Amino acid sequence: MTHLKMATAAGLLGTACGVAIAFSALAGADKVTYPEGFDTKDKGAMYSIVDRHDNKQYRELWASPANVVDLAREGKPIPSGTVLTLVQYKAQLDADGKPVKDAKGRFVKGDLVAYTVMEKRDGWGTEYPNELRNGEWEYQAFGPDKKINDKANIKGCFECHKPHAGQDFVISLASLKGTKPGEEAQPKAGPGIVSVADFKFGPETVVVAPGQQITWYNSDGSPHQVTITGAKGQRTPIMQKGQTTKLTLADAGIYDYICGLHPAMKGKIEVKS
Ligand code: HEC
Ligand SMILES: [Cu+2]
Repeated sequence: MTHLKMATAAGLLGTACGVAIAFSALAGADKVTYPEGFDTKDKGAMYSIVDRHDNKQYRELWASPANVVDLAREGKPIPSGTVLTLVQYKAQLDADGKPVKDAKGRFVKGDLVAYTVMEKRDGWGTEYPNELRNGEWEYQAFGPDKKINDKANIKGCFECHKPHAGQDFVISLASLKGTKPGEEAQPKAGPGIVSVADFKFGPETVVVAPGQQITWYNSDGSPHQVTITGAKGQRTPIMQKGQTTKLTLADAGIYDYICGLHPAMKGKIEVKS
């Protein structure tokens, strides 16, 4: 279906149904077609592999054209025409349902699940309201058959990537730039210390006094970000492997938090005087 047809159909329905109006704003996803050849040497470069412990997936991250990786490494902005493709596979599981690991301790690629794509072009994105717009990026999801998955929640792509506006909405930008992992030693358990490993916060509840600093140590290959849920919605900077991130809360109370990148990761901070 072309962009125009989609917009017209939604417009007609829109007179009867408010939801359809909101949906027509995302017809722009149709501009993104399956990026044929993104995984060939001429057209693309794989810049990262992510083991997702939270949803037991093995993921490959590709950039096309391949020189986008060189540009990012030189500190240049991501150019118009860039296509980033995240290929999702099931991780192979053992008899207990745990991901099988290779000699390096990494997940092993299983069945192909989906391709999610973001593409940036000059002039794209102007039709979106500011609270949704991701610069000039559009998003699209494709099934293993390379056809558009019309059940995908495209608005969700915009919402989840939006807080990363400071890095041009590319969550894996550090990998694209080839930033070296940090070298912070593994923490000893102690007051105000939380370790992040295998997509879990440990301890799950950290107890501190008001004004006492809390420090998270990330030993996962994936980046994480502490995000307090609820009214204030405080977020720490993203921590790469081997990096720490810190937070201090002045007021007593119980604060639930999640990882801003992997919302299924949950923890609690108890501030008591
Ligand atoms: C729950 C939050 C969330 C949602 C929803 C989401 N993403 Fe992402 N996306 C991520 C995270 C986190 C990464 C970094 C890689 C990883 O950990 O898997 C990522 C990475 C990507 C990448 C690789 C480039 C980058 O930004 O790092 C693409 C492409 C992408 N997502 C496309 C999509 C598309 C298309 C949708 C909607 C169908 C979508 N995403 C929805 C969280 C999300
Ligand atoms: Cu995380």
